[in-house]
Order: sequence, then C-alpha cells, then structure tokens
Amino acid sequence: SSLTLALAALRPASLFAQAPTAALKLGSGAPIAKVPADFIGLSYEAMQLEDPTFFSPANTGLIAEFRKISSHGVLRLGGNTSEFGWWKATPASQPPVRTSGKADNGEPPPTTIFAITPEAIHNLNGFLKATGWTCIYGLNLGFAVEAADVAEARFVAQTLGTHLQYFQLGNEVDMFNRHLRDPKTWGVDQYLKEWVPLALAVQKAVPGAKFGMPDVASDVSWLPKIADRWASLPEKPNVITLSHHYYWGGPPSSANANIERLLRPSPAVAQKAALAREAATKMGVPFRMTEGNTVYQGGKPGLSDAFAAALWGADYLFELMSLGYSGVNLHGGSGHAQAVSVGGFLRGEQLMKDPNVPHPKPFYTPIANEGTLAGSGVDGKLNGKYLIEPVGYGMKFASRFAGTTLLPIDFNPGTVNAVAYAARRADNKVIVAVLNKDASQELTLSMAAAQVIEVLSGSALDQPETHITPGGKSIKSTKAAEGQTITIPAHTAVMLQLR
Ligand code: BDP
Repeated sequence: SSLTLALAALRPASLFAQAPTAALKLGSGAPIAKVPADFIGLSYEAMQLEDPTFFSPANTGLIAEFRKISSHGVLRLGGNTSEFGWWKATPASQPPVRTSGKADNGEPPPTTIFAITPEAIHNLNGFLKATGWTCIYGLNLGFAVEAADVAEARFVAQTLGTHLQYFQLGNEVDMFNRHLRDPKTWGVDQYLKEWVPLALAVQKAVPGAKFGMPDVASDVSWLPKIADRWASLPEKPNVITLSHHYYWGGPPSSANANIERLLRPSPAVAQKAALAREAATKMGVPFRMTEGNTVYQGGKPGLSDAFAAALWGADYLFELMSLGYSGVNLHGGSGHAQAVSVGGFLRGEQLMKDPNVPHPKPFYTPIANEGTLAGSGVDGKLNGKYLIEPVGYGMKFASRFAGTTLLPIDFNPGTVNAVAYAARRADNKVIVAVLNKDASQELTLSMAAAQVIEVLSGSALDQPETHITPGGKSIKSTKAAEGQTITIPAHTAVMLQLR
C-alpha cells in the first residue's frame, strides 16, 4: 500500500536522525559542593579478614588496582559478615558460644563464625600504607561481646594509627529485625540503647576513638530519627559521620533489574540524600554512602559486571558528589566472604562450608581476582592477579573529581540520555565530565574550547569490555564560532578540560 511505501521511505531518515546539538556551558550560580580528596572508596566484607594474606602488603596485585582506582581512597570493612566475626586475640583464644539467630534469605547462615587475628590487622596496616588509603573498621554489634569489641578496637586503633578513619558498630541495623533481633522490639530506640553504651565503652578504652553510624541498608529515615534523639543523650560518643547504604535494585531475578532502567535517573538517590543531609546538618557532621552497588545479593550477571555498570558507577559517584556526600564506598570482594554474606546466593550452599571450594567473583565487584573469573579456565581459587571490573572503571573515571569544587552547569541533552558535571580543580583548571548513557543516540555538544583528557568506553552496554583511553582520538571535534562542537558516541563518557 502507499502507506507502507511512505513508511519505508521514512525509515532510513529516522534511523539516522540526529538529535539536535545540545549547548553546554558553566552555570552562573555559586559552587555546588566541595569534594573531599578521599571521596572514592571501596567496601569489603569484614570476613575478608579471615584470610590475613588478602589485605596484606604482600598482596601487590590488589594494591596496584586500589591505587589505580584512587591514590587516596577509603577502605570500609563491614557488610553482613561483620556481625559474625570474633576477635581471636591469641592463638589460644576460644570462639564465643552463640545462641544462633534466625536464618533469612540473603543473610549469612546463623552458624557463620570466623576469626580475626592480630596478624590480619598488622597486614591490613601494611596494605593501607602501601595503597595510601585509610580505613573505616566495622566492629560486631549483632553478636557483640563488649569486652571483645573493646579489645579488638584497641588493637586496631593502635595498629592502624592514622590509617584508621573511624569505627562502625553494626551493618544494616535496620534489617536486624529479620535475623538478629526480636522484630517486636527492634527499632531506632532499641538500637541506640545498645549502640551508645557499646560505643562509649570503646571510646573509654580507646581515647580519640571516632564513630560512623547507623549504616542502614535502605531505611534512611533512621538518620533524622537518630538526629532527633541525639540532643537528649546524657553522654554522646564521638560520631563524626552519618552513613547509609544504597543498592540501585534487586534481587537479581527481578525483571526490573535491567540495563535500560539502570541508566535512567533514579529519584531514590536524591530522596535518600535529603534525609541524610537533614540529619547530618542537625548533628553537625558529614554524611557518607558506605556500602552499595548495582544489584544486591551479589549482583546480576550481564548487568553488574557489564559496561553499563561503568556508566552507572561514574554517574552515581558524580551525583553523590553533587548531593554533598563526603564519600562513597562501592561493595565487592573476592568471592567466598561475599558468598557467605548473601547466604550462598552466588553458587549454592557448599560455598559457605568450605572456603577452598572454587567460587566465582561477586558480579558487582569493582576489583576481581583472576582466579574467580568464570570461564577463565582457572580453578576458582585466588591467585596474585587482580583486575578492575567495569564498575571499578566508572569509579576510576569519577575519581578525577576527588578534591575539586563542583560547579553548576547548564546542559539540556534533549532526547539523549546524557548527564554532565563540571568541577574546578585545585590548579584552577575546569574539567567537565559528559556521560552519554544513551544506548543508541550519539550526543552532539556545542561548548567552549576544551581538550578531551580521557574517554570511558566499552563495546556494548551488556558486555564486560571496558576501556579508559587517554586523549580524545576517538572523539569527533570541530572548531565552531564560539568554541567547538564535540560528538560523543552512544554509551560513551568523556572527560574534558576547558582551555
Ligand atoms: C548488603 C550486605 C552485604 C551483601 C550485599 C548483597 O551488607 O554484605 O553482600 O547486601 O546482598 O545488604 O550483595
């Protein structure tokens, strides 16, 4: 019919339709935020300390990848397993006897128990020295024994010295009702009833001890509730940061956990930030996102470990910078500890019983061990080689903004799914990150003259291949009357420096 003919004639034109040129320029308002130099961080399971050779000065492969992501970041140790460790002060120390908690989906089995030794803490200190990173150290609240927490804290503080930022006590306390505490009585008040005396006991034994809290999983309304109750506490532990977690979506089986949605703006991010900021302002402290990633329960294959996660990771970090966070720790790990943390979701029950059983990497980990890569022909045990995964490349890309001042920006990409952030560096140079997250449309920008510093790209959104390439050879740029026109291909991010 003539209609079909007309449509056919239209098709080539609409296929190659170009989105109109988007103007990008610095906004005129005041700077948005100061980004701390140590904004970038990683989060690992406390159980990773079970193996004292992991965070160790001898683990040079891991140290090299940490340094690539940031020259001075923050390593946070916690996760679900932080309620299951015990401080083995001497080789003769005996494990505590625990009345086991309830089993719950996505939580470590109630029988989980592992030892943390002085050797692990000595090695952690050497690791931190070698990376130039500091540490947020998670102590046990779920199965807390006050004397053990105090002894562990004392040893950790003495050993890590200035590499210790602060302690936290308890991971995702808003979920304790599901497995570790009585749901009928658990809540903000009961939490403070337990947390405050324990923190004060640590503070008494460790002069100068500092704390972050409450490290909730998802219910950020705990933060303003705590801030409300804080003023009336008779004695206050030295809290220097409020914290919460953020997983973009999940569980992995959910149809909503898909790349198309991952790359769309997520209103929950700003909603959580508003609550965190309100509470932090009241208490006069900074706020930090201490654990998070794309999809909980270890991530989703083909999303969490794909190039899309690099664009998501970079955008998420930039967004939290602009929302005033003091830092972000994306979660990951070597495999076994993480498998335990999610109750064996990664590959079944046997993982939790035997750390020597070959195990894969968690799909979302920013840094993976070569031995845990699926299909690599290796045995699933850790070896000395580590590599940055897509989400880790996103962090590395965003780490250029650490230590800068964020500037307002005027940018409307129209129908292209793109975002842009600008910052002034300490040397006064202005850098601009433009993330074209669109699956198919390229983005044509008109802006002031700038030089492309580096490009974050991958072969396809759902493939693992990810590159950060210095310079801008792959980016089309032409001089225009007032500056230049730059064309950023679909699913590609560029870092520009204004001339
Ligand atoms: C978080 C836990 C962490 C898990 C993660 C996950 O704190 O230990 O590994 O979820 O489910 O809630 O992947």
